[in-house]
Amino acid sequence: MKLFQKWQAGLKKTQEGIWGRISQALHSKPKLDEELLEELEEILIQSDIGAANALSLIGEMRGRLPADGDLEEASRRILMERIRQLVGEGETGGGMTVTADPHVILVVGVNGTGKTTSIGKLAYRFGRENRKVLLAAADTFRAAAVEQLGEWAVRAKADLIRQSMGADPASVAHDAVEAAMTRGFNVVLVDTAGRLHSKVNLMEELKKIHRVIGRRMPGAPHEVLLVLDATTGQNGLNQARVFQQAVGVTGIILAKLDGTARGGIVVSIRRELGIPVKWVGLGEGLEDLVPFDPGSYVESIFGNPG
Ligand SMILES: Nc1nc2c(ncn2[C@@H]2O[C@H](COP(=O)(O)OP(=O)(O)OP(=O)(O)O)[C@@H](O)[C@H]2O)c(=O)[nH]1
Ligand SMILES: [Mg+2]
Repeated sequence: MKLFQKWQAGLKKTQEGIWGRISQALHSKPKLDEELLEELEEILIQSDIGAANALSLIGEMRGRLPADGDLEEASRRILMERIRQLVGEGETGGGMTVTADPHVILVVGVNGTGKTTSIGKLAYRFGRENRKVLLAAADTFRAAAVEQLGEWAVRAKADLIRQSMGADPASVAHDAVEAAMTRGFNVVLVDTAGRLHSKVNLMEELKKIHRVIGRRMPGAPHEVLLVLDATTGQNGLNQARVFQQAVGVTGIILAKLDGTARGGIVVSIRRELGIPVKWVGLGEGLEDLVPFDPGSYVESIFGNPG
């Protein structure tokens, strides 16, 4: 499966991935004792898996690992099984189903997490499914933001709705939904500004955009996707809580997973926020966005046991 291959290749090379580091620790101390368990716990915490999750995984290993025998294989089995459960085995998984016409997706997140890039990649995917895609440049805070989205629109062969810089973002979003309804677009992706979440006015602005979209089309936006930067680790959880409260996040796009070996943040997000990771960003290209799938995520960490 192509999913996560890029990330996996990076991890193999560096041996910095979660399993790479655990297996190194097991090799250097092949006897199960408290010192080894502590070291494993430390590695898990450093991988962004979250302290509570690390503790519960170690508890599981303490109870189930054999005193002697193949510690490495037994560890791998336990961790794979538990992490798969933690990220939501059996769930419908990532990606997206289009539930309305037009299907309106509001994309939010702090500065530089990868919102505009992810929108470009999503537009490309929807376009390949033969859907007519409209991008809304509701980040009117910076002139360059509109230009950047415009470039993605060209690359992804999508249409763009824009106003001048400094225009009311909610008005851009409104125009986009209006245009989609009257001109037969199937998907609307709304790009928003990402100034720091500590500024209350960003949250107020997003709430207004959300409200205005819903007023134009009842039930919209059908998705609110929060873009998190995988390299910022646990920080992302606090961001997610703020956005969740303001606009009700329905899914996460985890961007820049290719930029980190500490992929444990996926586990934290799932367990601590209860919000599904729907898409994963693995690079800067049009095709570098994959639907999240718990099974291949776990395999990319632990390698293929076959
Ligand atoms: N390696 C890698 N880079 C990414 C990924 N997604 C986005 N980027 C890069 O991250 C940087 C910021 O991306 P943007 O899409 O502009 O982020 P944004 O959230 O729209 O930023 P603002 O509009 O300033 O808030 C760009 O240089 C992107 O190329 C990814 O999945 N992997
Ligand atoms: Mg942007």
